[in-house]
Amino acid sequence: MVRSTPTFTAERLAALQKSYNEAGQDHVFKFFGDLDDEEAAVLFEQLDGIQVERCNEFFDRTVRNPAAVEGGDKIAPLESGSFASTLDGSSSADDIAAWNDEGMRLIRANKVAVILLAGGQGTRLGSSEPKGCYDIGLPSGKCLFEIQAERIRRLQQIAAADDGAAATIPWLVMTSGPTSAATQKKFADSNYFGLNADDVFFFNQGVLPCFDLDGKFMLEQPGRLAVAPDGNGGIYEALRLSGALDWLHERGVEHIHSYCVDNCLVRVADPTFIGYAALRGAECGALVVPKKAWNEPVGVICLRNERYSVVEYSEITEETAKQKRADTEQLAYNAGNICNHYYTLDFLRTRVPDIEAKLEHHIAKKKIKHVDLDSGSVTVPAKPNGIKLERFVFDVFPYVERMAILEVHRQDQFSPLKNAPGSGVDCPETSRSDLIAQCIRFAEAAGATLESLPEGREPSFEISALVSYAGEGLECLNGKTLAADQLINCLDDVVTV
Ligand code: UD2
Repeated sequence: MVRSTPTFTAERLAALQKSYNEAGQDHVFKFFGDLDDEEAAVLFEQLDGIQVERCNEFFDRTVRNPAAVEGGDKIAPLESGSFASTLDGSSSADDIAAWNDEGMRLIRANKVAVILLAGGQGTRLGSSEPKGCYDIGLPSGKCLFEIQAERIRRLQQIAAADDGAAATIPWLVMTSGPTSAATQKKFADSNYFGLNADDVFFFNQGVLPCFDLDGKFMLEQPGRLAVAPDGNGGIYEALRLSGALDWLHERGVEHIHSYCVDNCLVRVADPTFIGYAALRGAECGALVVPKKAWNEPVGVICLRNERYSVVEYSEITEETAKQKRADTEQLAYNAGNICNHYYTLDFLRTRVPDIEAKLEHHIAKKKIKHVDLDSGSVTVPAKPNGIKLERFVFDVFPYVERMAILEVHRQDQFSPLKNAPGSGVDCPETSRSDLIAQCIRFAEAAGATLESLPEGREPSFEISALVSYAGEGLECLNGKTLAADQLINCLDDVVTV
């Protein structure tokens, strides 16, 4: 078939087809001749952007011939003492205050940035919008992006107040094909939630083709390859290729906090966590919370072949997940990973590029809408018919030399939004009630009391993060009885009863 269009020549098309043919993936051109010029150009561009041999290698080493570790992986729970905890009294209030002071010192010196993982497609939630746009039903109606932006603004205010110089916390937002445009539009339409647009950096993670069970690429349409984001572990290549690492280096950033978009309680740019990790001279860190049940859908941080590692909930065996510590009822594998991590920029710039290529892929068997090559019709299968390969962000942990793990209170730092309204767990209702409960705790810790409500009526009480990041600055509430239904955007407007 000799064909040229404004975007590609017959020679370039022949070369591309040859490379796909040699890779055993030339079936993707089956309907190419039926496409009009525009459709042909779109498919050409898409196929030209795929490193077809590399994708075959990923499939081979992950699905066809997974590397068998000698004697299998040896996993063991984290040894007590190998991480700090803010739960069990082993870290004093002075310790925690010192960590926080160090974190604020680094923020004040403009050495801290935040990376938001926002490339996930949020399928379980059932929303077509990016998760950060989701309104969990707070009195303010703020979406997750705005709640997180306000925490950055508050920290910048606190950091600036002490010595007047402005403190900036750059916010890097990793998106993917399905979330990129809508995310950037939400930020622009919201005037960056009051942040300086120059301090927000969007970057896209990579995509990988969807494979059928034999490793063949799948066509979503006659003129479009079925692809999917390459997992949140795609962050490392995306940071490098997008220029984000150089952008951060030029700004003098040294410490990075990265977190999961769907956690309404996340302490964005958490000075306590950053200070803790920095004071230990760690190159990487992770927050953990005690698992609430053996089958909670969180990874567990443990030792795998004597290296820090996370065994994901989708891969841990029931036997291991249920294992108890000797003579106790506590789970042995109890350190729940909450997708809340720390890195030094130096680690990301100088060590991770050599690690990237070693990062394994994980298999997700999915129902993938595809074109049947014989009939040419698009079919949506009733059961999983294909494989998505994705990298996991925590798979760098085994390569880390100095790791800082900090156990924190779930109620203060972790309430994930995973499931659709009405699911009863990890859903908009639990996010809303967990955040309202935290605001009430902040007020009560400052000495206030919430008015009592009739049986069955729940308070609708919110304190904007612009007023308080983690409960600080609320002294004026001491001794007051507060209306249970109010949004406190300013301490002058507090409604008392
Ligand atoms: C993630 C963690 C799990 C636990 C849980 C807590 C991983 C691999 N697993 O599981 O151990 O911490 O969260 O809620 O981190 N994302 C991207 N690009 C992608 C896929 C995901 O940016 O291609 C982002 C996504 O937007 C979210 C985060 O990564 O911010 C976690 O993704 P998820 O919600 O799909 O992960 P989950 O709940 O399976």
